[in-house]
Parts: sequence; C-alpha cells; structure tokens
Amino acid sequence: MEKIIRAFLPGADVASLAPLGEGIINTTFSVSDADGKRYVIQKVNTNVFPDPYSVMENTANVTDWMRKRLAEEGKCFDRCVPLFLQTEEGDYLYRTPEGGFWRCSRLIEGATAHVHVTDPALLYNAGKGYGEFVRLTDGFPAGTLTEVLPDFHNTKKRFQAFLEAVEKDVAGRAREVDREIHYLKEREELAGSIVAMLESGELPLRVTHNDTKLSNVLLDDVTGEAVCVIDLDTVMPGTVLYDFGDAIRSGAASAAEDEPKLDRMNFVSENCKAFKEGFLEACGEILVPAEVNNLMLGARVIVYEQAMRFLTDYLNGDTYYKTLFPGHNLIRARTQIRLFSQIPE
Ligand code: GN1
Ligand code: MG
Repeated sequence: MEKIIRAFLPGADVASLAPLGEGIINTTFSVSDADGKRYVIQKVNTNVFPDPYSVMENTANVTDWMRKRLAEEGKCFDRCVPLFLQTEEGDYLYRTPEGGFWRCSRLIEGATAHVHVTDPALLYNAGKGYGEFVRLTDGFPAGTLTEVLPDFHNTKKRFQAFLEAVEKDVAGRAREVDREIHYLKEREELAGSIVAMLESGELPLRVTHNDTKLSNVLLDDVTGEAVCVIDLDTVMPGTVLYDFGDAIRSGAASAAEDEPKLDRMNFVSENCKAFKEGFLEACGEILVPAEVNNLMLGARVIVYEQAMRFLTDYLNGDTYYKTLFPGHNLIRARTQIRLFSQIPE
C-alpha cells in the first residue's frame, strides 16, 4: 500500500489509511498527506472494468468538460467536480507488479455520501445535484465516450443473460427462486421499452452516469445541498431515463437494497416527488418532452433490471457483486422486486 500511495502522494501519512464508502465493486480507502489534506485511494475492480485506462479517460474528459462549463459560468468547481491525481509519469492509474490498478482523487471534505435519507428536502437537493450533472454535461459529444461496460443498461440483453442463468443454473439455485424467476419473466415486455425508444431516436443520447444511487451525490454537511456527483466509472452514452430511474431506486426506497426484512422495503412517493422536482428544476429546460414524460418509466425499468441483475448473479453463484453471505444477492433481488411492484405505472 505504501508504494501505491507514494506513487500519487509522495508525502502521505500512510498510517492514516482507512476504509471508505460502501461500494460493492471497487475497493476504497482514504488517506491524508503531510498537510492533513485527504484523498481517496481506490483499487479498480478489473473483473468488472477490464479496461481501466478507458474508464479514466472517460472520467478525465467528462470532468474537464464540467470544469470548463463551470469556469465559463464564473462558478467555482473546486468541490463540485471530482479531481484525479496523476503519477509522476503523468498517469491516472498506478499499476502494481501484481497487475492491480489504483487511482487517487481528492476527498471532498464537509460533504457526505448518504446511503439513506428520509427528509424529502434532502431528496430535492439530491435531485438538483443529479440534474446539475445533466445540465453540465449537456452538449458533450456522448458518442466519443468509450462504452467501458457495453450494454450496461440494455435491459433487453440483461433479460437474455437472466434467461441464460436460469437455463444453466450452475449453482443449483433456480428451483428455490421459482417465484422470483416467474415474476420477472412475466414482465419481459418492459425490458425492451427504453431500448426501443433509444433505437428509434425518440430519446436522445446523452452523457449518462449510470450509477446514480443516492450515495453517489455528496450532500453538504451544513446546508444539505448537493455538492458533487462522484463515482464516474460508468459514465457512458445513454439516456437520462437510466440516471433518473437509478436515483429513484435508492432515493425513493424506504430501506437499503439488502434489507433482510422485506416488508421494510417500500416505495416512498413523497421522496420520489421531491427528487423529481429538484431534478427538473436543474435540467428540465434541457430535456425533450419524451424524456420528461418517461422519467417514471426509467424508474420502473431500472429497478426491474436491478432485480434481474441481482437474481442473475445469485443464479450464477455470486460471481459479480461482492456478497457477505450466500443469500445476499437473493435478498437484494427480493427488495428490488418488492420496490418495483410499488412504483406507479
Ligand atoms: C454496483 O459498486 P457500486 O455500488 O458503485 C453496480 C451498479 C449497481 C450497484 C448496486 C459497475 O455499484 O450498477 O446499481 O452496485 N456497478 C457496476 O448496489 O456494476
Ligand atoms: Mg458505482
């Protein structure tokens, strides 16, 4: 770890290294330098992101664009756009002899990644934060971004992968989850809905974040206002419906995605309304009617997709998401199905 940290921060206090966040893909720590300034040190999960260089190239291009936008508007961007450090060689990644890829960014102080909030005012702020991301990236040539995870939110392909997992049943778990499989299969037509609108051109292609859970927008510890959208690994071309939908998935949920007591997971319409209000306040003028009118379709499709992704991983023997116990992915799949069932059409 010392070598990795020193690659970015020659004067860092290695003893200050501490685990950070609750991501279930990458491995994340915080570390301080000699002046007490804090940084995020992160190992990129290359099983999930086989091309970490493209991930960093996408991130650098999009964040540079956002900083430029804010500078043109005379606004400060210090706290509101993630800043990655380079090694002495000018790289955003440090490769260990074992083949691990690490990166380092400035830690944004005085702001928190909330996994869960109950106050609609905070949801409104989170909505504004993600809406601001849409506004700031508007005009960026989305087609120039590398699709680091091809078909990430192609729900139709997710459905096919799910069917395949059921068919193969490598972990011998399919019988036990027959009800869940049936529920998701019955709703197949939903899987193709957004894909079709993108293909027909009804929905414009934009820069999308693709992992807009509540904890990926930092809220200021004092004012509660959105400070910065983080975790740009999955920034790719897509539709705004994905990002709105994924934000509702955690923002308008009454419990964590892995809450074992299923009846604690409910859709909170008041929070959904608040998020949507903040979101549209920030970017409503940029969106075309087909986007504004289908935001809730985005929520339904993404929650449905996520249920399918968790169940697929469960059926595949837990190979994708980090799990803490054997039924973890099943619990996750069940909370998503329950949440999905409550989102209004
Ligand atoms: C993964 O690791 P994290 O929490 O940033 C996943 C998201 C899921 C999320 C569910 C690259 O994100 O798509 O919505 O877990 N990211 C990837 O918790 O698959
Ligand atoms: Mg993520």
